[in-house]
Amino acid sequence: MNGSARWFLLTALGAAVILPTGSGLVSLLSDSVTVTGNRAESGSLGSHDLQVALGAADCDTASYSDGPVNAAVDASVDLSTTDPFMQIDVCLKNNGSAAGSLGTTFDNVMDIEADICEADEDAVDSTCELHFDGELADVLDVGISASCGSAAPLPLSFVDLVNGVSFFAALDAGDVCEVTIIVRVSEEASETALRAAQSDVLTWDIVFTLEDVAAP
Ligand SMILES: [Ca+2]
Ligand SMILES: [Ca+2]
Repeated sequence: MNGSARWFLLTALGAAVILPTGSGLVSLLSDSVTVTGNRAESGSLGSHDLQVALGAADCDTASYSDGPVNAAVDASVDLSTTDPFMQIDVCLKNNGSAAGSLGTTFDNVMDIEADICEADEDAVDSTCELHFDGELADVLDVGISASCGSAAPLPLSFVDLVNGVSFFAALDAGDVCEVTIIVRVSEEASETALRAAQSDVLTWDIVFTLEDVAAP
């Protein structure tokens, strides 16, 4: 056998290996490895548990409860000034296992005529009978500051806080926050609205919420 003949034979054997590709024998040329023992376990999304303390000198050492707590505030409103007439300081604690956004809304609002109509009130207030609808809430706004929060969107109108929750801070699990709420006559209140707001009494609850939503 000369050199040319040997070369031909090797070529023919190579063809014998390649040709069975479509015959099912190709599996003999593949291989694989397997990694076992894979395991994934989901954790809890966590829970929210908001607690409150009133009258505490230090929110870190305050005695918290699930509430409700009574602020026992009875403020007189001077309609001729926009200086705050009410300030409420509360400590709030996220006693749960999940971070959340802290917000507030006003609930159980009663705004009624509590006295006889003032002489200049009757002309602008069509509901100026005793125990009829009051208009005091319409001329008030609210300021919120929080040790755990960034700049709050202030001032808020009292009515807006009745109609929805305003979120003003984020609160991590286990953290506490000192929140101050002030209430004042709005700088935007018209003379007519102020006249109608005379002889009214307003009561309400402040509701703080901790929810899994983005803080502003
Ligand atoms: Ca009225
Ligand atoms: Ca009134």
